[in-house]
Amino acid sequence: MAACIFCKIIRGEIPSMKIFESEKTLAFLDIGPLAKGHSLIIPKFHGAKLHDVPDEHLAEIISVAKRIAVAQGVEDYNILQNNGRIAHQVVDHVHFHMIPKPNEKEGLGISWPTK
Ligand code: D5M
Repeated sequence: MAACIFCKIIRGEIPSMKIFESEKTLAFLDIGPLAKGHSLIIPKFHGAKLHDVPDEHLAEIISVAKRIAVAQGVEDYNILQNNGRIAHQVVDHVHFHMIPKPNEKEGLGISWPTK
């Protein structure tokens, strides 16, 4: 979709900190991280809300989120998908957040929810 900011990231028209890419899936760092390593995992298929995206374009999402967490060395994290305005969705291209929950003793990160 021409005007969609995440479609522009997929097409490389605006910069992002890419973490993972496959035929159907892209992952990159969130521009406003709630914790160090806060990542977004998105289907390349454009759909505003979850039911707009066929299942085959969602199949990899959780496995990619898990792999990112492993790569970051975090065991505690939230995987979150805001679906619709009332549910705090801001960007109208389906995306899943992977938000690390660092060890409190290390003093990293911000507690969820903050918005
Ligand atoms: O969250 C939308 C998320 O998208 C929010 O955490 C910021 C992030 N965002 C917005 N624009 C960008 C770009 N250009 N790069 C990286 N991250 C971005 P929501 O679930 O819709 O409330």
